[in-house]
Amino acid sequence: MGFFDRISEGLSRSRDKFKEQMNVLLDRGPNLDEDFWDGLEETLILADIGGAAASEIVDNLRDQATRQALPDAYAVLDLLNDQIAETFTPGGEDVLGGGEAIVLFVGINGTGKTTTVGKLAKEATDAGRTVLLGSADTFRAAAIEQLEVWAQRAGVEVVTRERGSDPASVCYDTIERAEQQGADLVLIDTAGRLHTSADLMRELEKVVSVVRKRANMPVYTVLVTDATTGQNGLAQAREFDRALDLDGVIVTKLDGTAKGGIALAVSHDLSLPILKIGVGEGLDDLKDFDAHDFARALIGDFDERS
Ligand SMILES: Nc1nc2c(ncn2[C@@H]2O[C@H](COP(=O)(O)OP(=O)(O)O)[C@@H](O)[C@H]2O)c(=O)[nH]1
Ligand SMILES: [Mg+2]
Repeated sequence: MGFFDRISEGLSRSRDKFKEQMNVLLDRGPNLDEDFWDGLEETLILADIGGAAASEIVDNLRDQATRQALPDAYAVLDLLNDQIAETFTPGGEDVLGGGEAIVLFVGINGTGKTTTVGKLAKEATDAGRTVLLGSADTFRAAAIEQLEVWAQRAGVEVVTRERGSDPASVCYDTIERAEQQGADLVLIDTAGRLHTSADLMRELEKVVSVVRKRANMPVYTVLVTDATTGQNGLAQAREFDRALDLDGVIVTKLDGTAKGGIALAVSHDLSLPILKIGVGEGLDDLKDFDAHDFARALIGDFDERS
């Protein structure tokens, strides 16, 4: 299956929901009246892309409709894909794009951090990079074992310490090992659950600051967020960004959710680039993010003017 088809299949539930709402809107007729613009904004909000992004998209489309004297709703919808694509925050190529990097993966429990680190390790190794993993989720023994399994699959080394160790010391060991073996990509898995959310943020702040001090390579923090959590995911993303000053986001579980629009809300509202998207549990279910492909998969085409 082609690249776009895989993303498109993953986002099919999000797209079906959007098309259903869009049909209700178009049933009222193709006139570009106030009702249409309000209805379009509401449809976009119902697609989980967030109020701020929805309002920006509608404002831009209204401007274009006036300037280009667009005849009807279909002419506006022809521009919707591009407009959605442009509303994503661009950038983030430095993080996983091939240069030396130490990347810390953060996010709450169950969003897919460990899985994502495993998939990335395989992808980067296949691309000829020297990858080292670090297991800074020392809160649960199972988390360490899970990363070891992924490391084996990818054929890379992983630095661990026993359960309950200080996650910052694991990072320290990992960087030391990376220097010894000349690794050019270091991926560090972190805990998503601690006693409280404040404890978690404090621990992560400490880990990031230790890594930044010790590292001789650029250090990046990446949030792994789960699309199925919808608007909750956006609130969490904001909390992580405030504490850790994130460099980018990976959105997982875009397969089988109708809430795929949340990727746009997070990227737009927090001014963060989407680095990769997860569309399944398998080793090659992590895909490069392309804003135009994503927009097309999310809302589909409106050329069937039925
Ligand atoms: N369907 C689907 N499941 C995923 C995806 N990414 C991760 N998962 C699953 O989500 C669960 C939690 O993943 P895990 O990596 O342990 O999350 P962590 O707690 O953040 O480290 C596992 O069962 C993964 O297989 C994805 O893109 N799609
Ligand atoms: Mg984990």
